[in-house]
Amino acid sequence: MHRVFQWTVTLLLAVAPQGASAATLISEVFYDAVGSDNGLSFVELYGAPGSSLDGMFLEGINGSNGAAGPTIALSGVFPADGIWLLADDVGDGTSSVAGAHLIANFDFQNGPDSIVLRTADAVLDAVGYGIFAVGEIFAGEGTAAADTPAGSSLARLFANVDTNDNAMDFIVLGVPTPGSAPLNAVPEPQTAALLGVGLIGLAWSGRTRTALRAH
Ligand SMILES: [Ca+2]
Ligand SMILES: [Ca+2]
Ligand SMILES: [Ca+2]
Ligand SMILES: [Ca+2]
Repeated sequence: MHRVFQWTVTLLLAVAPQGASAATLISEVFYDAVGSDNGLSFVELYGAPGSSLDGMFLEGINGSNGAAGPTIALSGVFPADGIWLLADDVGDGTSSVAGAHLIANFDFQNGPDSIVLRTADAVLDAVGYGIFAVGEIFAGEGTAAADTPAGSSLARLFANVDTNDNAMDFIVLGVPTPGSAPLNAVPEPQTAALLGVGLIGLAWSGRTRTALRAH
């Protein structure tokens, strides 16, 4: 039984999706501060430390008609911890968000809407949030994440884990965390752990049945 279990775990680790990666991901978005959003909204990204953001854009996609904008051209490099921060300009070149790597003027809409991270010709990551009615345009991944109440942000559970399903990957944070984020180790533990627990459960129930039969 133990050897079978060990083989099972080895197999699982071998086939588990490598969800935690050096891919560039949207790790947190804060688009609705209490009251005015000016100077308070931000988008946090996760990427390989030292890699460049040149050529990347963050873009809003309007849920009601699919129109693009605002579009922000990104620049700079990911810092040593991999967490990079874009913050909204109050109007004088500064932001009320501390620690921003880039300050630009933008205000992503409340949902249903999407925010897309892309290059000139490819989408790198995207998050759609809110309830999309028939005919509305969802430009996120999988199923939409929740729309946040004012003052809360939408944050990736682990900044480096992407299942390509926004509802699975993002949670609402009552206290936004611009510039910091939890990371998960490789291989992606969520899927592996869940699969593992399922199979361990099967293994144990099989063992229990065998033991019961033996008595
Ligand atoms: Ca607001
Ligand atoms: Ca602004
Ligand atoms: Ca993704
Ligand atoms: Ca964060």
